[in-house]
Amino acid sequence: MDDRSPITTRTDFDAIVVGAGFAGMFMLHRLRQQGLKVRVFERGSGVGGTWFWNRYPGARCDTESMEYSYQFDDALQQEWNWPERYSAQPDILKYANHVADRYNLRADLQFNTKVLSASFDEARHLWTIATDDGKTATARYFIMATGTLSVANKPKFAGLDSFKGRVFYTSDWPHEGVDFTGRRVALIGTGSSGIQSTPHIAEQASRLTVFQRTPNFSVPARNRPLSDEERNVTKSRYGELRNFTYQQPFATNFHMNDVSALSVSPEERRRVYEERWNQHGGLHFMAAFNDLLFNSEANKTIAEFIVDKIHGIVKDPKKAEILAPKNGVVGCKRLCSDTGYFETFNRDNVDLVDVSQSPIEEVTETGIRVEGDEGIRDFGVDDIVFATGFDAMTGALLGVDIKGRGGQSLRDKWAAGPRTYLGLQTVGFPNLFMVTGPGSPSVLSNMMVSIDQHVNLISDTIRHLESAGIVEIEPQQSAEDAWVSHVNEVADLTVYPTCNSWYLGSNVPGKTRVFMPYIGFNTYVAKCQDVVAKGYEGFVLVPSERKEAATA
Ligand code: NA7
Repeated sequence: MDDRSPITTRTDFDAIVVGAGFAGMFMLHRLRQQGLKVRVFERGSGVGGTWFWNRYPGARCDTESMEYSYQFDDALQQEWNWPERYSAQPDILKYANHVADRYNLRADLQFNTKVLSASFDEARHLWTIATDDGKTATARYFIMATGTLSVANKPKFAGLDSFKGRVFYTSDWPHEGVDFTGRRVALIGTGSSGIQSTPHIAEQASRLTVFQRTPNFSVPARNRPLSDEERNVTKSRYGELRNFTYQQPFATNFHMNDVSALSVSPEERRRVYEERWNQHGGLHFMAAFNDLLFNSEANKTIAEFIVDKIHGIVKDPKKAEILAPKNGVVGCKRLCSDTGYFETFNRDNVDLVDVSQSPIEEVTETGIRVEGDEGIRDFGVDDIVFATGFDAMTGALLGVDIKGRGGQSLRDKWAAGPRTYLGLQTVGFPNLFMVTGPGSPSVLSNMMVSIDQHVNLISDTIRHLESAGIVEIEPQQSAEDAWVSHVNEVADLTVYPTCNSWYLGSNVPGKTRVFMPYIGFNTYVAKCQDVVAKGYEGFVLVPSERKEAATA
């Protein structure tokens, strides 16, 4: 046994963490600071998680760099200089690598190792983890830091294997980059990844054909280089700004205009939207008025504004008609931030195919076949780029065959959708923690802040368990049931459940439609603080003596 452990069972590690993205790296750092022996398994060959894999051209964060960064060490945030308002993927990956080196994290990171299964031993209250190198390892705490957008949604188009050209996925982009010069390229998917990559691919390709199933709302990111002065202003009051974001519903400073969209004149609304469009850009748009996400009539006003903009930008009226969402709800699917997306459809080498009514029929040896009212249409292409998104929030958790108490499988337990208490733990799986799991704010917040809060909460909890000699922590069934209901009740107050989005899992064929993130980071933080203050209310904590007696 590790001699720092108060518990009698010998394990290889105190904690095993899966994933070396921002969550896994910080988890490792915190637990090591507490004197625990930790091993992190990572399937990739480097750190960075989603930013390690999503290297497609134009990949960029939609949260501002000075906020999308760690806050646990003031020296780090004072020394690091973000070059742009919204960071490009290479800059975020550079930061992740800097953090790994700065805190000597690599010593406990094991790359190129996929975790296949994990099972809980009730008698010894430990987890056994099996990896794809044929080895197993044991630990008392098992922490899934596997991210929310880490398993690709890969539609199984008939004939794809027969395609003679090149196939790429934005979520698993070749590290050496891709040259599209002189190529005829098909791009499938118009979410954030498709919208960001389209202008870049169009610049190289001889022809780019975008296949759009659902038109999406997108607004200019208004990205720009950050000046020294801007960076210094933020750094001089970083503590205050970080505290402020902890009190915000999305854990970021959206500059909320705390007025109803329906309480002002159409002229005033237009003025506010124009200002957001021209100056703030990006997700700040959702804070143009305080009821855009709660009132569908208010939401219609922003939808009309963006639709007008699309018609104003795209010169070909047919393309504009296809690109402009009809009866769409802005923000229901995550609002996209772009740089020159709609403008790209004014290029002579860019085509747009509406596959909303006539889905892609098959991939042939030479391209993509669509069958619709106009009969069979074949699009000959050299390359296909899939920007078809992710099996979000649960994909990576269920990618590991996790078996809890009594051999119960997490896949079975969550067959009708994920069930958690606080997005942290699930009944039947003691000492398994999820960082930013379903039922926590996660993707509906600045992920870096949600990671900060969850990692601190998990490490504080583990410290408490260690010092109190507690061998197991697990939610009470009633607490989990109440939390799942609460997550849904809050979602039902908003426009989020009104469309098919990856927040609901409805982008993946066969996945149960359940709203997964918790809306309201600030209320979530208060709830967690209250739970801890009340002695981990809603959790069952099993002291070692009782457990030993029970199993003797
Ligand atoms: P998204 O936002 O899930 O977008 C995926 C896109 O792929 C979306 O337009 C889908 O259309 C389309 N799609 C998926 N399957 C198909 C098939 N079978 N045929 C045609 N089109 C298809 O993923 P992203 O990677 O762009 O962005 C994910 C998040 O990453 C983003 O929200 C940011 O938070 C960062 P649909 O809308 O389902 O009709």
